[in-house]
Amino acid sequence: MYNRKQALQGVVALAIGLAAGTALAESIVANGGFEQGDEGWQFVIPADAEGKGCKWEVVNDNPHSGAKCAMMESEEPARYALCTKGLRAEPGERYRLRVWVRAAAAATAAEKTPGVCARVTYSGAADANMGPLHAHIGLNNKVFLVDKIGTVASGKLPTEWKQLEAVVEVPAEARGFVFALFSLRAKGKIYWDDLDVEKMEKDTPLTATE
Ligand SMILES: [Ca+2]
Repeated sequence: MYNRKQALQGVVALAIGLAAGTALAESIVANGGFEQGDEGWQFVIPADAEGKGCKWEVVNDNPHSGAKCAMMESEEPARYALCTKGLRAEPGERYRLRVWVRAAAAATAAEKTPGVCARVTYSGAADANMGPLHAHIGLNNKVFLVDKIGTVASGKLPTEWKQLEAVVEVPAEARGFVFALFSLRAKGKIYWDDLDVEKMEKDTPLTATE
């Protein structure tokens, strides 16, 4: 009986240990899989995308996991995004972003554009302009900066779920970030699911920047 109780305590301790380890690796983004609908997400349509029929909704059309995913759509090639809430970040921290994307067969991307990307949008202290440092993660799983948007070609948009993944480092000037799922002059339906962002050890190798 004593041994059995001891064994049981061991199992409980192990379960607590595992739970703590899991928590450390949890995504910092809430509802990245859209299972709670649009909770925590906001749709951003810049001025140059207005009037192009941009919209989004949570759908149950072949999600990557669970029962739901996000669908964004425009009637013309447009640059617009689905964004998380802002989160605090410290310079030098490294994060791994992973998200799944696919496009409807009829969707197209304009020439000389990646078509879609996930962007780590940094916000700085005071009025720091972080625009040139935002990390865009393209379909080739490399990171590019805003000045490359017009030169990174997408090839074909994926009609099967494809994972975008990169490890980035928070720049010295940054104090926070937002994660944005972008259409970069794509037209038609783009689907997103399972955005996952984890804080990594500081020696985790960074993804190459184009
Ligand atoms: Ca989902």
